Amino acid sequence: MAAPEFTYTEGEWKVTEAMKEAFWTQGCILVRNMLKSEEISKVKAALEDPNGVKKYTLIRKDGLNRENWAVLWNHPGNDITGVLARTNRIAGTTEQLLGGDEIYHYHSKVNMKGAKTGGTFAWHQDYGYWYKNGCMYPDMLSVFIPMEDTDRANGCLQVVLGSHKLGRLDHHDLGEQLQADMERVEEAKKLLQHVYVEMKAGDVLFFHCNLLHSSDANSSDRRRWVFIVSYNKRANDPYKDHHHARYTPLNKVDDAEVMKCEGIGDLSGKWFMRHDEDFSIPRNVH
Ligand SMILES: O=C(O)CCC(=O)C(=O)O
Repeated sequence: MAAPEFTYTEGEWKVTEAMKEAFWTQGCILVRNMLKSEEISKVKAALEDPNGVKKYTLIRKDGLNRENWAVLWNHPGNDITGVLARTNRIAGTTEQLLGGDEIYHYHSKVNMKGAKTGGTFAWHQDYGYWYKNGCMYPDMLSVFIPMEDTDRANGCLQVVLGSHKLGRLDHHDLGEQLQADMERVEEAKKLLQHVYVEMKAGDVLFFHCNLLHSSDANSSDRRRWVFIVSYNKRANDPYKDHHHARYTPLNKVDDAEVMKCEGIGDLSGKWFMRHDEDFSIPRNVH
């Protein structure tokens, strides 16, 4: 068994009942060829630019002697990363999958696993973190957009299909991350399907915030960078201020806007996250 798959065709894309059913049954859908190689190349060039978002990179210990490098921001903004996160293709699909109510951008990040150096993401549910931020309902999802092909060797995403139906599990500290109760994870793997989601650059995975997921350290000589955008519903606006965005209207744009972006663009207003701002992760880890 593999993650439910669909294929994107430009000009014909429509979120169907079959996609919604697959999303709600398995907790994710994989859409092949959702971005063109020219679009990926443009986003990648902006992410790699030393004067771009990369300037705000944070380092988090994975609790297993390696580190994860990431940059996070809370408002999409007007540069290519923000434009992509606001396209009808990505944000519109998210809105439909979540039931059609208004959504907003909760945060985006780029996780950079260097060749031979990138760390592990422990088994967790994103809602294991977001619950603590005052989000009352698990009405949230993330969109996983790899910048290069990702497979078992360079630490592709792993998921337990259908595990979003288990509800929020307990999580405990591991390095500077949270790890779901591993006794439950092992039982979930026996009951459900544990799959490696191997993806080509241009493929996109939409996954529910209670879906159990993880990724291994990068043991290959290829890097693995991924752009991840997380959305919340307006109706689920968190009840307290924290280190991610409360409801802010999302200005959706036409898909063609991505190719019109130039260079690193305007990075103002994105609210890049500082390491010391994040209270949902363990502190004082040495
Ligand atoms: O980048 C990955 O492999 C997983 C990322 C993830 O689960 C997270 O950032 O919460």
